[in-house]
Amino acid sequence: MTKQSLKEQSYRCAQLILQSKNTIVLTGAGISTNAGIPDFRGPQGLYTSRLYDAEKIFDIAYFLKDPKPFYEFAFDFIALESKIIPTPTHRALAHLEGSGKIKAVITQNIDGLHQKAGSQKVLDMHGNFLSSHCLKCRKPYDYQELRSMVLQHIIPHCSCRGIIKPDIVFFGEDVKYYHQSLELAQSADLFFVIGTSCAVYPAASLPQFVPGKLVIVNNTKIELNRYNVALEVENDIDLFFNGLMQALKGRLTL
Ligand code: CNA
Repeated sequence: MTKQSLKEQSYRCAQLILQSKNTIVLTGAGISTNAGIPDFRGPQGLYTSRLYDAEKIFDIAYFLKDPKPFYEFAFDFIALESKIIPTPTHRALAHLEGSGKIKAVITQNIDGLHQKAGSQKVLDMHGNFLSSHCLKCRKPYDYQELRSMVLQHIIPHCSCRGIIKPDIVFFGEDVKYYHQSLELAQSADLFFVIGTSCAVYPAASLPQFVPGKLVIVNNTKIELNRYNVALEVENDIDLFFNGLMQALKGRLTL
């Protein structure tokens, strides 16, 4: 088979979207790298650069022993947060949902950028920073309370002396919205896999349940071993989505 150009792939994808009645999207850290948030396993990822020891900072057993490495990461993340804006692809997905072409976004990301871009139905399987809880007395804390403690380099503790943890899912904890995400995957006639190495389960298993067509957009090769991969784009996500939105121009209603 001859390799399709990026433009041909954009037009093929536009056709798939226009024919679809139930498009669901799964995203991973790769969708946010162009916003300035490093991923885990990409060429500049946290596992590759070792800027943080991602296996330690997101491990619940480690956090309970020593929350400092996580809160050092949280300081950098929160300090960046107000400056980070959604990428063209986050905005394109919100636009496609507004036009009725996308039914839901399932994300492994904790950065809240889909919500910032205006997506309404977002299932963040790994949670986000917007709320936190004391692990001892379960008292809830909002983002501003957490933010102010973290930015003062204070490891957040509750008045009961319990440690406060943002409601993001660590390795060793149950993901959120798994059953809803599975149902969405099982109902999709078109399913996008965007910017994920598909290495973290159970989110990585979702494409296996899709009865419809799969579209993969990732700059490194992802082996899904599925008969129903209709399109595989090995390129930059924003580059591809800019082309896709061009190809859809005038063919969507709002
Ligand atoms: P991952 O394993 O780091 O994979 C990301 C994939 O995206 C890699 O295969 C990259 O090659 C690819 N990629 C990166 N940038 C681009 C780009 N611009 N264009 C095309 N492809 C690109 O990340 P996963 O999401 O698969 O792993 C799941 C982890 C990562 C979840 O637990 C997340 O919470 C966690 N994470 C989230 C964020 C965030 O919220 N932005 C950042 C870092 C890690």
